[in-house]
Amino acid sequence: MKIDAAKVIVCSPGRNFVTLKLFTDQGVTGVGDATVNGREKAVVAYLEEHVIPCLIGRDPRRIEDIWQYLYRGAYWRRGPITMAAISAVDVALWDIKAKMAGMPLVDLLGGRSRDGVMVYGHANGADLAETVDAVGRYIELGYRAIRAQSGVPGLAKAYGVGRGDLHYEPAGVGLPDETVWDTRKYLAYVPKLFEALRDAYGPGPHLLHDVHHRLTPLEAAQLGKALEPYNLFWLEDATPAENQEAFRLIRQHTTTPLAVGEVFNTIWDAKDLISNQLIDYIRMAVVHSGGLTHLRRIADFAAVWGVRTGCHGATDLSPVCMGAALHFDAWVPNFGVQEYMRHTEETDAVFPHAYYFEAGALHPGDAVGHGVDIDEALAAKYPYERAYLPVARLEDGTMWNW
Ligand code: CS2
Ligand code: MG
Repeated sequence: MKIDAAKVIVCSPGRNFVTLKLFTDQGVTGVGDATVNGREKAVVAYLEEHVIPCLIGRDPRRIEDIWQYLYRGAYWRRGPITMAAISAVDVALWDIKAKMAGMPLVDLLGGRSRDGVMVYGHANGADLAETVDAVGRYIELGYRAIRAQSGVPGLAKAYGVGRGDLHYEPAGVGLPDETVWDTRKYLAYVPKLFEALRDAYGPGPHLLHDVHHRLTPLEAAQLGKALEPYNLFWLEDATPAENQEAFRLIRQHTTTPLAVGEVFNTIWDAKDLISNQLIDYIRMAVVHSGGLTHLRRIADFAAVWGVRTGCHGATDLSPVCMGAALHFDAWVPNFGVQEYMRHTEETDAVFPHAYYFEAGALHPGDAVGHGVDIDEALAAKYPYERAYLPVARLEDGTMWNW
């Protein structure tokens, strides 16, 4: 059996996506997500110019060998572009293998450890009242876990507050939007938001919050401590994680659970965080972490120290990534939660999928493979348009972390 062709499909049904489709000489195809938000064309070039020529003629059943070939053979290892390209190939190969075996991907991984995969939705609002209402709407929709992000008094824009509360889309066409950040205003406000949420909804709902890399380690420790009375499910990306050691300071001051990793792309980014028990959830997504072959190794490593998975699932990760993630989530023993930012209708139409939402959980469905495909004719109606994530500056103009 051989890979006899490969195609990179770039489309923009509501936002940009990069999808790799692999073709075999036995007529079975597989698809993988290769989207890196704001740097999409870099992955397209990496795949088309450097990866695909090495794939043609290879046996698609040799998933591990192809992964090792693309990882070790690059020489310039790791990084978001490289690992997203490897992920797209890996997920497409797992899709092919499961289709050849006539089974849903989860059965190839080891079978289901749970029926439904608990997800968290994104509630947001311009102010505290709007955000409290938005969380209430997600509870009515059946969500047991809800991320709450709110506008901050004195800041024109805040992370995670979008246009409407079901489809928050940070990327925008044209040059990067410049936003202004002030930590003191943020730190003074966030505890009030979670006090109001607990007052409104009690101890039941799992509440999550994403700091989005904005604090210093000590500020993150202060926030974690201030939020302890509200018993968050997790505080995410509390401080930039290039320095894994920074989380030791946070850990020394607070028992609020910590989640990190959506910007990581190999186990090396998280090895010390996990083995020193500095975090509670690892957020790496299938698309950004080299695919299922690497992500399940990371999950098994995390399990040794009681760290659970909490895969990233924003709108810039395509339904192909979500489909593969749900099969992984249904299998992985140390599962925590799956992020679920709902895609737009156009996106869902371009990527027909078997997964479905029910009672606060996503279910991968029973289709063979990962259960997601791409409608190439429809995708062609949504041409790529360069888009960027915003940038952030402090009020004095200093560049900061968006
Ligand atoms: C966020 C993401 O979902 C999250 O936790 O951090 O929305 C992130 O901002 C985007 O994926 C960036 O493309
Ligand atoms: Mg995040």
